[in-house]
Amino acid sequence: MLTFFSYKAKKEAFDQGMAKTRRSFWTQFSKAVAGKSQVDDVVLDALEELLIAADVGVATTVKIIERLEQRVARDKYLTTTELDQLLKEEMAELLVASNSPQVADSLPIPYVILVVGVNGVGKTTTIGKLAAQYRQIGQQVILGAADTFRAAAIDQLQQWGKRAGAVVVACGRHKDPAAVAHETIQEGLRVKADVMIIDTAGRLHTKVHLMQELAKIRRTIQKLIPEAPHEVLLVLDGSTGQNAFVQAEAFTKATAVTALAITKLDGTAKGGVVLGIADQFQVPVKYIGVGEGITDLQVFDRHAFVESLFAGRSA
Ligand SMILES: Nc1nc2c(ncn2[C@@H]2O[C@H](COP(=O)(O)OP(=O)(O)O)[C@@H](O)[C@H]2O)c(=O)[nH]1
Ligand SMILES: [Mg+2]
Repeated sequence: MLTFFSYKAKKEAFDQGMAKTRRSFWTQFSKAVAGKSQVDDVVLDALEELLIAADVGVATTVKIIERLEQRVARDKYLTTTELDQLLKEEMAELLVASNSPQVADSLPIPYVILVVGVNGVGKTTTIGKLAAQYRQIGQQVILGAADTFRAAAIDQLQQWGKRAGAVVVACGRHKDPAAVAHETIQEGLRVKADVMIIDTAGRLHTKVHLMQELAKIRRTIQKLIPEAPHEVLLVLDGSTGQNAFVQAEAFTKATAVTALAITKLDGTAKGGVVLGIADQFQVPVKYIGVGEGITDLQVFDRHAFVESLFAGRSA
């Protein structure tokens, strides 16, 4: 387990990041259950509405409500306090798939991460933060600027590389992303890098194009390291709610996504998107972004996540 910054500082950053989601969720829920001592249809209806408003998604919301209904039917009398506990358990349960391996020293070396996602979700920022975390535990990191579509993208990755202490391989604009991936892996092998992270453009103008581009990058990487990429990290902007679902759908179809990073949870009331996406796509949420700074990327912990949603509930 990574000790990037102290547990307390980390917990505070995380709780702050989740503040908006928590506030809107519980304020409304408290209104709905005010004066009630028992869970009934009205309470469950209110909860259903709230989960949907928090962008948990319809399918996952229905799943949660159905399970709670079963409990109410079985136990007959369920208090709203017990409901809190049940809801916590249900949410943690849905996030089971998210017990993904941590940033650790037991990774294969070299470890290749391909980072995908649409423009603006926070790919480059996440790569910078991630590079810093790997550097922190003494890994040599190399970054590949394979988003060759936008001029600023290469500069931005270079700046993050400087900040994090990672070498950046850039071949200029309009170059074939697969060629940049190739050079990155080659250079990584030459300098014996531990971790290689490749940034991509992830344009979603057609699904066929996306699929072909990612397949080509993958093939190119595999020519040099057959078992790579070890991780395909899909970055989603948590503040875009349902759009994040649409993107998850397109990318998981286009390529074998192995982990998710959900960013911008600091500025949104839509943190519920984490639950819905983890449940519906069965891809582990590995990281969450809770700010723009270099330390604002956390390894996702489902229990901490659920606790954070519930923190201050009784306050
Ligand atoms: N508040 C906040 N902003 C973020 C986070 N992650 C990225 N950003 C911002 O989102 C914007 C787009 O990020 P960028 O990494 O360039 O996205 P890319 O196009 O996918 O590479 C930048 O202004 C970042 O600072 C996050 O976790 N929280
Ligand atoms: Mg970028």
